[in-house]
Amino acid sequence: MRFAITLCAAMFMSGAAWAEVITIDIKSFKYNAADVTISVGDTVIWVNQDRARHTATARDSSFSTGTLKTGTSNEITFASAGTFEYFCKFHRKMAGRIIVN
Ligand SMILES: [Cu+2]
Repeated sequence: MRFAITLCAAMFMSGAAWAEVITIDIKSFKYNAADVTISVGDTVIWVNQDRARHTATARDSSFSTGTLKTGTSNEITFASAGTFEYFCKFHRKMAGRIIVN
């Protein structure tokens, strides 16, 4: 019985330690940071601190934050490994990259 409880606690704690939340600020028409490396299962939150509206939209259409108005945010959890290039639908020169290991 004690063994089972200990094992459960260890699994819970390791899971919590592995899944991280990374914040990317959008400011002055740039993603900060533009290049981010994360692990499978991590979550990225984009926060729009500009007056303009922005998105973070994958070039391969695998994800999109949708339109982020000033002061709003949206989060995406990355469930598989890969390199995901993304851009802003409204300002196509804005570009970023999420590398998921
Ligand atoms: Cu934009």
